[in-house]
Amino acid sequence: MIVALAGGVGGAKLAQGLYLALPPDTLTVIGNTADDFDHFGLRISPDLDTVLYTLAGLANPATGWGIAGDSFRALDLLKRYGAEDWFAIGDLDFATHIRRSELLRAGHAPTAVAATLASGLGLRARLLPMCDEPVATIVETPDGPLGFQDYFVRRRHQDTVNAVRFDGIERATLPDGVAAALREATAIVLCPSNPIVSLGPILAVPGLRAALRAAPGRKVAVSPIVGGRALKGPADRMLAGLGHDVSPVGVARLYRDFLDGFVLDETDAALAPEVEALSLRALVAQTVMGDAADRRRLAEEILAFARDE
Ligand code: FO1
Repeated sequence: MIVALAGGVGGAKLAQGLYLALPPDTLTVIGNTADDFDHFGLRISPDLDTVLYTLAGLANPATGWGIAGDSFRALDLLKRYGAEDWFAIGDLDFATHIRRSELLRAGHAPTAVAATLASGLGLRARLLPMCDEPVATIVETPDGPLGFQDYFVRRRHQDTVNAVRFDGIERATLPDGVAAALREATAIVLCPSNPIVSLGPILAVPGLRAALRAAPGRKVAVSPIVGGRALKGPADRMLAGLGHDVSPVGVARLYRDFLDGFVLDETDAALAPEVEALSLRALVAQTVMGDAADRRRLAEEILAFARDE
């Protein structure tokens, strides 16, 4: 069993590479649920849906989220009724939020709902929410605290981030399926997602970091920072604002207490010795992923790296 920890768009791309590189039913993806929020009376789980759609080959390639070719007629009519339209939900995408909300209201846990949606799309991988309790990333800014989608989408992540917290994380519990997956994994891959607000919440679930340290499999992380920049989103500005090095080394330091190996891009090859100085094995690779074949290639290199003695 291979386990991947993934957040939004960047992480989902490598998760898809692993999905393509591995036999059916041998990949488990643990997803971030701290971006989740209620909108139009529906429970929206953006990062889980990004992984779901990307693995199913349905994701909009231009944005990485939502469904390719989707229309927005419902959203247009909602706007005419005075509803907010800053969060672009497509007509097909609404089906996911409607079905998830219906199952949650019927008392099913997010873990069971994710399994229902994944099997509905014929996915031959397991998608596990990081926990079944509600957790919400709150971003502290000069304008005060903001919910994550408010910060990220409505305000286009332009606010300075002074601090980040995960409301409800202290009441979160490690799901049995997540603990078992980490125990049984031969390799655990931290995908190139934002270390603060995408992988950060997953690692903050009580017991998860200890489970990673105790896991017998090889733990490998992939840098989401290439050449001092995040490929997408605010990870670089967030790391800087929170006092971390905006480099693969800065990211490796955040995970080193449980990590065995770290993958950095060829652009940053000169930093490999500094990663190794953290008692980590370093793999220099072409980590900027293009098409599905590219994602699969990177995944295969990472799996080989994780299997090396
Ligand atoms: N991100 C945006 O930047 N703009 C949007 O309008 C938007 C809509 C959206 C709808 C469904 C969904 O699952 C994700 C969506 N995202 C959108 C991405 C979302 O904000 C994610 O939280 C980010 O990708 C960060 O992981």
